[in-house]
Amino acid sequence: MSKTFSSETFGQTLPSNKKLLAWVKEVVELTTPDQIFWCDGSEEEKEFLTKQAVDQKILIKLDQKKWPGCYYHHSNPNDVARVEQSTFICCERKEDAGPTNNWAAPKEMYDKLHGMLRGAMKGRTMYVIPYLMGPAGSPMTKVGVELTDSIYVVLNMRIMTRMGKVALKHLGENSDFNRGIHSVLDCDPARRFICHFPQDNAIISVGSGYGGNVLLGKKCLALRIGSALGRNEGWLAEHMLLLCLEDPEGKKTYVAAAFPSACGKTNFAMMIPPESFKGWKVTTVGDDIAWMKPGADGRLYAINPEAGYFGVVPGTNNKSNFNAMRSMECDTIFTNVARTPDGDVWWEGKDNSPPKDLIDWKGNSWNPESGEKAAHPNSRFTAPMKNNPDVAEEAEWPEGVPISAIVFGGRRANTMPLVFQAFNWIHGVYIGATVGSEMTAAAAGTLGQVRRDPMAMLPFCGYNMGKYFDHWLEMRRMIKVLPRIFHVNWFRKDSYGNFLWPGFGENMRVLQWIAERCQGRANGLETAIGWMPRYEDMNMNGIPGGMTPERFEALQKIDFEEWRRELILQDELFIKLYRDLPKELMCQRELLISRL
Ligand code: SAT
Ligand code: MN
Repeated sequence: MSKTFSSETFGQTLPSNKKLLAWVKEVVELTTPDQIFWCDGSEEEKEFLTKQAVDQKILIKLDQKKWPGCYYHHSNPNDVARVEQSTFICCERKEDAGPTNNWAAPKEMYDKLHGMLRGAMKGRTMYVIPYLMGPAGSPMTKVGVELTDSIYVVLNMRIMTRMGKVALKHLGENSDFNRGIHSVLDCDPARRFICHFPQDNAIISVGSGYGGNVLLGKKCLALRIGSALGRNEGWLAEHMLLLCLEDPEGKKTYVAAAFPSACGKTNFAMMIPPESFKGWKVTTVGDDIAWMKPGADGRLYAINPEAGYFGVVPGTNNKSNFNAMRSMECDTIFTNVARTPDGDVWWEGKDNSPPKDLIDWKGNSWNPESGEKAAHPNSRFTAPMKNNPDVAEEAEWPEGVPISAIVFGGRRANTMPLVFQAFNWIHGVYIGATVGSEMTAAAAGTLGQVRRDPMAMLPFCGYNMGKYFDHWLEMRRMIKVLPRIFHVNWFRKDSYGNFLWPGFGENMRVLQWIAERCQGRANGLETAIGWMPRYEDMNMNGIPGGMTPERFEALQKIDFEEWRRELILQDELFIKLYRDLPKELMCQRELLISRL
């Protein structure tokens, strides 16, 4: 590899790992880049690449007084979200991908993608990004290497993962690493494919520059490939935030929670308890992904495989998410928010009203009367997790944190109460398997419509969803101290369309009940759908606007007509999965019907 670029500049030394070198050589021969850049993860490298990105107009430097170390990126307007119709699981048998995934035969897909990649990096630089998913030294950590022709990807990956030397060191001479190839090509939606090859531990992504499609460590490795690895190796890769709740006596409860994309996982993970919760503290272990494995003591341990946040920006302000605002104050990449010519940024739902002379996410000057949003609804910030003032020290623990509660939720205007608890693990798996949520902007689709999103994993499960439920059911034999399972809904509305629950920091009240249920301290009422807190079981002190027992009743109401519809909607998914649906789940459904 004589073309290895800038080895003098950064003292880049090629790794000795023969498998890695051979694979990089293979991809170089296929894609024929002009230069190859081995990323080491150093500060000098970051400076060098950032300058290049600015020179190439890929990044715009923001006002460094207001936004130190922060940069701005406009994506191609056709490339602003994940594309589920172009996302494929490529395994030998179609039934192993299951009815909820797009499937292609590996050989055919490799042929097609290799055809598209042939010569694709001519005139460009190929960056080699070795990275870790998980803290260095953790037995749960996995190594990936992403080969990409996008400098934007490199700069995001160095925030989102532990990247460079640290990953090569962890890998050593091992041949066990995820092989990821990414090329933006000409960013044509018709030539956009996000493909996963679980049996080869490989990913190929072409035609997109959007985070969820191209930061291959995130959804592709940590969830789609990860879920398939987890099934074989006896662990769970989940679309879950991880938080630590500390009570005034210093007792810590670790919670994992799954919500579909853009339902407020980041807000929940970074929650600040309200004034009235003196002595309580929430710290963030992770905001999007959890890898969970039974530990030697029989408890379920979780790590956050990521090192940064790739969060939705609109709606974020000092009130809705104080810690996210702090997290994006420095060393952050903003994508598709609005900006001003003098290097400030703005978005809908920020604390202030729009400054004049705003440039919208498409790069045009914005007219407030246009009715168009200045920031794209799925505009994002990429920020290092160490920027978060309330990041948990546990986020770096190689052994992970022992989980007491697993929470499922969705965005539902009706039917689903604020909170209830599953009777047991199997019932909890049923609750997770039947999660529904109104569609948001994180994925292309119809806004507002309820879709089934089992465990918030519908777009992220790398194998047959029915088998995935089986794996969840099987896990109960491997975990001696089973976490309790809950369902929450912050989004229930009254008949006038107003939210019944204040949400945000006030969700602390629900979290307190959950933690105390896990400790066997809080009371609950047995109902048809699970254990539910009564008004007097929850701490309502100092809740803004007050909470009357009547309002709480409306919030927790089990409306039989709505549940009848809910069960019919659940059927759509169950019928689709019928062939592989574990009979335990059918049985849970029957039990629920008879209780209702
Ligand atoms: O766009 S991402 O896939 O990275 C985020 C999400 O949808 O959860
Ligand atoms: Mn997500």
